[in-house]
Amino acid sequence: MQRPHILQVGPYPAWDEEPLNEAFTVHRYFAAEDKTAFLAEIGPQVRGIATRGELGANRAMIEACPSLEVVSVYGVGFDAVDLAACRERGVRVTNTPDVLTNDVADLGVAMMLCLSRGMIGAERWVRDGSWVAKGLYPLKRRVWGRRAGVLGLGRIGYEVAKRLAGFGMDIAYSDVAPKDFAPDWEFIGDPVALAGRCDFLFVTLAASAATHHIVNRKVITALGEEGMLINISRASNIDEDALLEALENKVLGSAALDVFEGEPKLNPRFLALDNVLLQPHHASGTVETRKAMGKLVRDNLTAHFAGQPLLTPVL
Ligand code: 8YV
Repeated sequence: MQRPHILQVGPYPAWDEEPLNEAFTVHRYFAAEDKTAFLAEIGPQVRGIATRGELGANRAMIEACPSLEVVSVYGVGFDAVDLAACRERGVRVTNTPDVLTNDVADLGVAMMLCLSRGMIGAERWVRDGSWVAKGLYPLKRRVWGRRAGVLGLGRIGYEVAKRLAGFGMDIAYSDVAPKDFAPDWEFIGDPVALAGRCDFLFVTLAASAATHHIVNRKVITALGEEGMLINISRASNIDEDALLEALENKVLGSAALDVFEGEPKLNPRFLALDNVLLQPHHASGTVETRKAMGKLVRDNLTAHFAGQPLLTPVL
């Protein structure tokens, strides 16, 4: 039986490439020099798209594949997939929720601890001889027992909050409505009010048009000169210009960021700042999680082409 034709948008680890090539006829979009010509040539054969959370599939790509039936995302975030274009064509969409939740939450909390306790500078203090030459490392700020806010109490937000509870932190959250699975944490509907009552604000929202720049100048100012913003969701949830201005003018204390507008080419203004922790969008970046994500991408595609129910449907 002919293996279904798949468009692979971005590279995957080798352990994913092999089984993908065994199960499907794979067309590697990322390897094509002239991507438009490539899509025009192979697009008519494509029945499935295998992509990544930050790469997605835009309308032009979807329209170039008239036989497209399914888009399988390697990632929980599907904001970069044009769902409207998929809906118009009856194209199914899947993602990889749950398998990455705990790793993403771990990195978010680690970023808060790393920046608050100045661990990057501390490592440097040892390596560059400052400990010998200058003595004790400058004191930093405590984390345990302080006030934390979680903007978006979905799967990842909930796991972050559970970890923060382990640090004895005073936790509040914001979401479209109070969550009955979070009775111990204060629900604050307004993100500005949430920011105003916490020292650490985690952004864990699933990105969409509705959450675009939900962390705006008002929210950032409310978090304040002692506050820390931690983003493990999508850059589009934050007004990045307002963020940069606030960090440069010390209106906001600090920020720990795993995602950026135009990543991996981030705004060079970030590189000039000493009150930020910059991470290369690797929150789900463990061998264990990426293997599980890759398998789920393939299993969703295989289920679709076998006429079986999708494992983790979005659409
Ligand atoms: C990426 C992510 O998918 O899950 C998401 O939405 O953004 C990440 O897990 C991952 O970086 C692979 O590209």
